[in-house]
Amino acid sequence: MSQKQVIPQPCTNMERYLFDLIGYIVLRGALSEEEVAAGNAILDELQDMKPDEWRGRVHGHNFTGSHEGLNLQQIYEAAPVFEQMIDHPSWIAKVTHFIGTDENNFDGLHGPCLIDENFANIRTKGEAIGLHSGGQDRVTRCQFRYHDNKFHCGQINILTAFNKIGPGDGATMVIPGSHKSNILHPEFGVAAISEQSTSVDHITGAVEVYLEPGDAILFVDAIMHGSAKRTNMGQRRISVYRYGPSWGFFRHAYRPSDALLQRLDSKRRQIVMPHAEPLLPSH
Ligand SMILES: O=C(O)CCC(=O)C(=O)O
Repeated sequence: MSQKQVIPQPCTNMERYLFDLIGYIVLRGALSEEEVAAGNAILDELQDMKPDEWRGRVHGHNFTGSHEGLNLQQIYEAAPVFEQMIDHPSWIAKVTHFIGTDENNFDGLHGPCLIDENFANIRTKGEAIGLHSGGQDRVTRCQFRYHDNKFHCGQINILTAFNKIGPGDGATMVIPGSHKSNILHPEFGVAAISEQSTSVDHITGAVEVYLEPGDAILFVDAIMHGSAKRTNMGQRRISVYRYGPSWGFFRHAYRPSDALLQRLDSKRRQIVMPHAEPLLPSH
């Protein structure tokens, strides 16, 4: 794969406006055709993994239920294309803008940001993820904040499509504007993420976000979201990288491998492990 030096694309005024208003933006063509093909080649190899199986440094696991499909945790360990996505020029400058670390402040003390979770997800017919976030979580990590002309969001997600996601494919669903809601959605209980097979279909105000291969949704985790149930045959293939301030820590009991840390350049290493040594000498 070619290693082109590409300048990170900054946030446009329209993206700032839309993100503030509705809580997400769609980045069309974020990955090139070549990158999508490289990602799919790896997903072809990993698609038969079983829950709790390790293959190399990738772990097949689901935290809330098998109806959410196969999660391939630590996908950034799997291949160069998934390493490139750590600081992909299509989104990294936008991500740091919404976290607020594109200017010097405490949130960037250890680096531009931290990826606290990364995985690919393969979903088949009947699978979906229920409704979550959107004010009901009350978690500081997932807050949306805009203050003094700056965004200070606790978590920005990049959800990237590796194949086309249209009607019946189990698209990601969001309730636009719900990142600012003060009231729990009255239908939340019907569709909430759970061990049962819930989905966001038919929830008032929720819309499906359709994607072409290589498109990505950048969204603040505070937005109420989940997915439609897949009704088509075949697979839905996505990845999710979650970014937050550099002082954060890992969401689950995974850590980047020494091999990954050694082969990454210093910019990427700082994003997957901002808390690396050297520490101050102990007395
Ligand atoms: O699978 C989806 O479409 C939604 C993913 C999601 O809920 C999340 O990343 O928090």
